[in-house]
Amino acid sequence: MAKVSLNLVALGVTLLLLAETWAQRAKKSQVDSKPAKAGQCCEEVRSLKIQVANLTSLFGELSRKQETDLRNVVKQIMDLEKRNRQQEDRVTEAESKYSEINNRVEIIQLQSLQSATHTSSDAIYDCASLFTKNYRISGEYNLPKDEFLGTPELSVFCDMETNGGGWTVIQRRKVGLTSFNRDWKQYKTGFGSIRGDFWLGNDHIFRLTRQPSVIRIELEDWEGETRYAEYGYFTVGNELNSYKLFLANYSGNAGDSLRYHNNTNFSTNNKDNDKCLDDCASIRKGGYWYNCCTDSNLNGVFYRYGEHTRNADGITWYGWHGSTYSLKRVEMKVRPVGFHP
Ligand SMILES: *[C@@H]1O[C@H](CO)[C@@H](O)[C@H](O)[C@H]1NC(C)=O
Ligand SMILES: *[C@@H]1O[C@H](CO)[C@@H](O)[C@H](O)[C@H]1NC(C)=O
Ligand SMILES: *[C@@H]1O[C@H](CO)[C@@H](O)[C@H](O)[C@H]1NC(C)=O
Ligand SMILES: *[C@@H]1O[C@H](CO)[C@@H](O)[C@H](O)[C@H]1NC(C)=O
Ligand SMILES: [Ca+2]
Repeated sequence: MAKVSLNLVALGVTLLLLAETWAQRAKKSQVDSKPAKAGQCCEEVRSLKIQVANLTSLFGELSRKQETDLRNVVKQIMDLEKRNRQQEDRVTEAESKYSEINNRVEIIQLQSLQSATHTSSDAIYDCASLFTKNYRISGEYNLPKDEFLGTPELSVFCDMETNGGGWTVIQRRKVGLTSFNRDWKQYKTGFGSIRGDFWLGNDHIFRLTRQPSVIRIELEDWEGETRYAEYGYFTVGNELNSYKLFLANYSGNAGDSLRYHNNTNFSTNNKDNDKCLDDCASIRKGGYWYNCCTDSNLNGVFYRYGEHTRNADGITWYGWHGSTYSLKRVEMKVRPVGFHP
């Protein structure tokens, strides 16, 4: 494995050097005022760059694979008695890995395209922008760093299928091995695995919802039934404003169980910003826009097989299954208001 990596790196360096040489020649031919030849040369530089990016991504792919394998082993040890469910997870995992490889090829092309022509209207700041640029496969995408928008590089999961696509997923619960009982800083920057369970991060959610946004919440219970809740307007404040939630215009069939959390600040186990004498984040064991305390608790504890009558700290949505039923699967996703597929 190490030898392969070294070879890849060596090859990458060689390609970079070649690219440099070409660039130099490109400059010379520009001086000689031969625009046609210069154009052709830049094409080749770009194609070399793509190949370097390709190798880098292959290398990344290898180490990511190792990491995933390790995680799978841990999962097996922990969940031996729940093999059926695990198989199901693995199929999902494999499916998304496959679509990720497809996506990656496209992202590499996209990035080289970006460095070639960069104007504000070309900016990629969410999955909706990718969708309008004809990226139609659901999976992981890398939103490039953008000087113009002042945004860092960010790995996101795009749902390009549900109800017209263009959704940037901000939260997912489905595997159940990642704890969501985390502190302020972790909720700020995000945690978990973009293809498994994760919170994208309050700073990123703030940034995404600076443009007027819709939020869609999809829920599944342990019988396999699904429901959804959509809010035609969703935004959160910045950190100075404690990521305060603002919502409007509910629709769906799951019940309006985020309304109770409207106009509340975000709380975590080390920052009690709720509207209650109690410390809701500690009682409900998650980070959320706790009021006093919940009508939903999508960042609560993952309980297998739903019922957990002892505590009200599960992944709950009172409008559908009440306060003691912990859901099997949740996804929260956003896209701009007025997005037309
Ligand atoms: C790398 O490029 C080769 C062709 O040059 C292509 O067959 C392969 O799919 C690419 N792989 C990735 C991960 O981009
Ligand atoms: C809610 O929907 C109504 C009717 O479509 C619209 O006029 C209003 O602006 C929406 N509210 C927000 C906050 O987007
Ligand atoms: C929310 O937090 C801000 C400061 O971040 C504070 O000024 C405001 O009073 C809080 N609002 C509520 C409803 O607790
Ligand atoms: C949330 O509160 C605002 C007022 O601050 C209100 O306009 C809006 O309709 C509320 N949203 C819901 C879903 O009730
Ligand atoms: Ca409190």
